Amino acid sequence: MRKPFCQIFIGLVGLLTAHSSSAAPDSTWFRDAKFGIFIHWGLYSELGNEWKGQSYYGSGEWIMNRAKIPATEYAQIAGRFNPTNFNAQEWARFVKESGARYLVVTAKHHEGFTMFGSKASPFNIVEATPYHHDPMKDLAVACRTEGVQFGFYYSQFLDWHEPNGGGNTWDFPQSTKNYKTYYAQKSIPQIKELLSNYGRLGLIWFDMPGGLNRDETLKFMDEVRQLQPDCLISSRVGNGLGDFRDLGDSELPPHVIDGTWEALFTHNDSWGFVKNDFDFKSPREILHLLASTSSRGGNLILNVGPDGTGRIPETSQRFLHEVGKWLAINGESIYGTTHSPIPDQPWGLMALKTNRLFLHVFARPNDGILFVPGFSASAKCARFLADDEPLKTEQHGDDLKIFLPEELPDLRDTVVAVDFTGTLRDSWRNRPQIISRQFDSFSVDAAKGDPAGATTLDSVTSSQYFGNWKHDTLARNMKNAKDKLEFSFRFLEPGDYRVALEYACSAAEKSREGIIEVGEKSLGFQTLLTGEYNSHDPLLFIRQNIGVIHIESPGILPVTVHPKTDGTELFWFRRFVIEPLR
Ligand code: FHN
Repeated sequence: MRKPFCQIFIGLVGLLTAHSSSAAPDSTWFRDAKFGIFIHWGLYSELGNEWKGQSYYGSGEWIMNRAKIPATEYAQIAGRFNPTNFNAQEWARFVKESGARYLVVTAKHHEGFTMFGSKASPFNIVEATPYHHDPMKDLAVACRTEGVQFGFYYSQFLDWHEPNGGGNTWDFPQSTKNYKTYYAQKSIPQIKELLSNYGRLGLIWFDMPGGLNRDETLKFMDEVRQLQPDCLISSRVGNGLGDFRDLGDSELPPHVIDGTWEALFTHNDSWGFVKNDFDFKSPREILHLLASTSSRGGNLILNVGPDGTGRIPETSQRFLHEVGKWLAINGESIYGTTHSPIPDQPWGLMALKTNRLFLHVFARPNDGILFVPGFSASAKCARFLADDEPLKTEQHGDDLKIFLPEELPDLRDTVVAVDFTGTLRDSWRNRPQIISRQFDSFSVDAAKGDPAGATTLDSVTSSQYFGNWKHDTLARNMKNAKDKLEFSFRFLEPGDYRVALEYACSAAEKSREGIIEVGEKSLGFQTLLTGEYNSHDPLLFIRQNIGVIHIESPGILPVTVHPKTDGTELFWFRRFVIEPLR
């Protein structure tokens, strides 16, 4: 007699739980850390994205794949890989002094070369290079000495050196591959070596999963748990599993994300070292990324790519040192914080720690008054975190005003700490967008709007150089007049304001008519061509001035954008740009 479904289901859960019997480790340290450093280092660092006189742009760690270099030819690079500039203490101190609390370094990337001593593959740094030494041993010890949590990145499936590994079909036809053999002979044995020979690991960062179903992935995770029960496993272990979630490369979420998660960015445009890539993010940009991920409840891991000799790029050393100096003064506003209950504001964003709200001021309003809407608690006092200078406050209901002096202590990010009693209600959803005359312009992203009709809000991926992904949250599928995106704008001051739209528009959409309604007023427009979409190319946007509106008095107004008539898609809408006219 066939068992009723519930009995079958209970059996299945029994099986799965049987496999993933070991509980998930405590990730409090990870959530409190907020900031980590990622290091991509391998044979590709020796090439610096150049092969046989040709320069490649974008992700340098993919050169073997992009140049379709035969594995036997690529392996010869090991013969000249000799990182004499590698100094584990310097690397650990670099991480420490950057203010980061954990380090993740590539033990093996897709190229298949093993950056540690391994019995599972002779293609490793100890046996196959003139260096004949295991740098990961030194680094694990040095990080522990500096009190920096240590973890490994391991490409568990992609391995272009191995016939049965994932990814290399230019040497090894897909039909000949047996992934299970690769897992059994290299991947799993090496992961066990990493979990057995380098002391306690805080996390293991898997990437580009493949070749395993959910049950096999659970067993795979158990291999890790059995050796190091406290080691956190990244979500790119696959099949929706993992102890913390990694977003897409270079993806910053437009709003709060619950749970334990990490955003990952490169310091320039590549993970691996690239000789001609000097597009480094400034200390200010890194601080804004860090404050943004904290305000949304997550971590930032920032990557640097040392060269083949083991030298971390000078600009990365200098810029991360600057970040560390800022964190030495303002770290309380990042470490151990939780997401802000109040969304981003024209002047910056916030992060919370029990009854203290940290305001990260990226731009001083012209009148020096920080306006904080939705402050549902009772503010007790405000001060600059850097020097405790008290700041005058005024609160009217949920509107809090903080009066800033002429000069801000730090033009990159000045932190104001506000102590309060009571509760700050979460107001990320349906909070009016503040528009005033205290800044030159205001960006209101599509993600802040509410889709109506068939309108959707989608995260759209595009890329500039290879592997340098960009993510935009766009309003799409606006075809009929009822397909709208709805906002509410709170104008703090009357006056004239220019309304502009930023969007992408393909040939199929161009010259469609659209309407913007601001309260009773409406502005008509016709879409202009920007180009076709392809995820491997840049997605280009136009900022089109639509018209001027006059706001009689302060207040909240409904604002919508939608097609004028039914028809083809209007465009892919990115944001409003509102400019007070003077
Ligand atoms: O292919 C890799 C890439 O080389 C790099 O390691 C990044 C880091 O997150 N992960 C993969 C692309 O998403």
